[in-house]
Amino acid sequence: MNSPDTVSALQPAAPAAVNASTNTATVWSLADVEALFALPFNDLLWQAQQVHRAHWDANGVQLSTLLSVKTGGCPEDCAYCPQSVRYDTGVTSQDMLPLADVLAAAQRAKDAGASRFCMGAAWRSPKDRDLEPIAEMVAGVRALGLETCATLGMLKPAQAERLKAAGLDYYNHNLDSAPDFYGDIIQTRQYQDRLDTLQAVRAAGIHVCCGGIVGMGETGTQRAGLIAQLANLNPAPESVPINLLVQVPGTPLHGQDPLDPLEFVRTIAVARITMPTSRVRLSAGREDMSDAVQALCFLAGANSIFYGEQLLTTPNPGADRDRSLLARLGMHAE
Ligand code: SAM
Ligand code: DTB
Ligand code: SF4
Repeated sequence: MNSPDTVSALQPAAPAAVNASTNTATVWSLADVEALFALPFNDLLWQAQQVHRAHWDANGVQLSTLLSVKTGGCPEDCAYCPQSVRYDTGVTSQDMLPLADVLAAAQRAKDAGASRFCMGAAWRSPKDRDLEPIAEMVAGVRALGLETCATLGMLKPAQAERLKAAGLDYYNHNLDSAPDFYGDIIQTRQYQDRLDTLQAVRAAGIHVCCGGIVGMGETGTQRAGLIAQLANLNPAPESVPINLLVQVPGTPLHGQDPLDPLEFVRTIAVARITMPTSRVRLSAGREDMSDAVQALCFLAGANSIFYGEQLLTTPNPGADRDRSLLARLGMHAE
């Protein structure tokens, strides 16, 4: 009943050599993914639940806490981002945090129940001299018994290897959008640059955390295109953050029509179906999301959240609200 083989007539036939328990080598066409989005809502969630339960504890959720270790003043032009130097968003720039501050924040995250600590920096790409202090942070956070994650912009292969040697478990680098929408959002670096960084991370033996943002004014086809791109990474990312655009005054994307919450739930469900063994993270955008919509996201297969009162520069639900929500849903941290 719960076998992935039985869940969908829409799922493309896997090539003969593929192990059905991994994410590798199943190719998702845009039409396949659009067809999932077009299913009646209940049918889509039913499929997503079956895939989810075949691979995961249906009531488990992984908790990652974010810390901005270098804030603002970024030269890139990402139209969603409050940290770009090009937009007047009121974000106060901050140089790299001292190691002790980072470790204290990581210890607090661990004490509050997080299992992963993700350090973010508002860089286009790190300079080599920036990497040593980051490597110390990674080693120190890992020594506290947390999984480590970093998101620092584009990486060269040698930089990825340096981070791996320091003990980095995950690197977050998002595709952000479908390729054909990307140029509307970012002009200072190309889609291929992102794919190259993901390749460097993968080659260094670091787990890949890669997702995107919805609610940026993309079409439904472009939302499907983002998921198809992510699902066709080979292998699929171990973690897939699905962010709902946080609209920050001063950024070009402020004032977008908000995405229908049910379309957001659908996006989570399609990510779950197309990436069965990936952690799908219900990411930015929870602060203004009702508990009921978040519950639907968990039903749709989300099994990770950002946990802690701040994302990088914008608010996230406090730990108390999240603990209460998980308790009301009978869910537990993994
Ligand atoms: N500067 C690095 C980079 O761009 O790769 C790392 C940090 S950057 C803030 C990490 C990711 O945060 C972006 O790729 C984007 O997906 C997400 N993000 C940034 N601003 C956001 C917003 N306003 N709403 C939702 N997600 C956002
Ligand atoms: C991801 O996909 N979302 C996180 C994390 N990776 C680094 C960042 C969300 C940032 C939201 C806007 C802000 O707080 O600055
Ligand atoms: Fe800079 Fe990253 Fe923000 Fe783009 S998303 S402006 S690269 S901090």
